Amino acid sequence: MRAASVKRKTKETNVEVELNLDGVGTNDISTTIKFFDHMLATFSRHGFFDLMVKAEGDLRHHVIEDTGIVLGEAFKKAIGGGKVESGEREKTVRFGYAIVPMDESIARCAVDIGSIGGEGRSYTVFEADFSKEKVEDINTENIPHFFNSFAMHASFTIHVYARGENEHHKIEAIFKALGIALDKATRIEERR
Ligand SMILES: [Mn+2]
Repeated sequence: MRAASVKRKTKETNVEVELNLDGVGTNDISTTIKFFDHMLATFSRHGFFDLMVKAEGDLRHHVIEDTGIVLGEAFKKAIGGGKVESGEREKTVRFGYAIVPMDESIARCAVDIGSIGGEGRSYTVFEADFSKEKVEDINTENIPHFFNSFAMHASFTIHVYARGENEHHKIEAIFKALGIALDKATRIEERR
């Protein structure tokens, strides 16, 4: 099964992630940060990943960063968990992209999850200007930070380009686009 469970405990945070790439989008998210819970749930739903995230820590910045690390490790492990005998790992699509509007906002996301069995290419490009320092209970500067720690630990290349007026819409469109792009990239291509 292409699934993984990863736990990470440090002096700053305690994070637990369970991920199933071949899920239906059910989720159980609890990070102590409401807006972040909302974003991870929307990511799971639109990516059709079954996702459980339990995270807590001293500071919100640490919880978001470390959740990115553990989620990245879970993706890396789950993709590597494809059946070797059926060639499932090698048949992974690899590239995925999505353009998602949300009212006045629009987000584009493109991913390269790497040649399976290879080292992957960790890289993040995040181009979105936030005019507000805060959205709900999250600092907007933590959003690109999350994408960076996720990409680094999953060994993914992730490009994000977004614009809009409403920060909530803009960030939500970004997480939906990431879910859809990763859903495409992690599919099995039988022609391969
Ligand atoms: Mn919303």
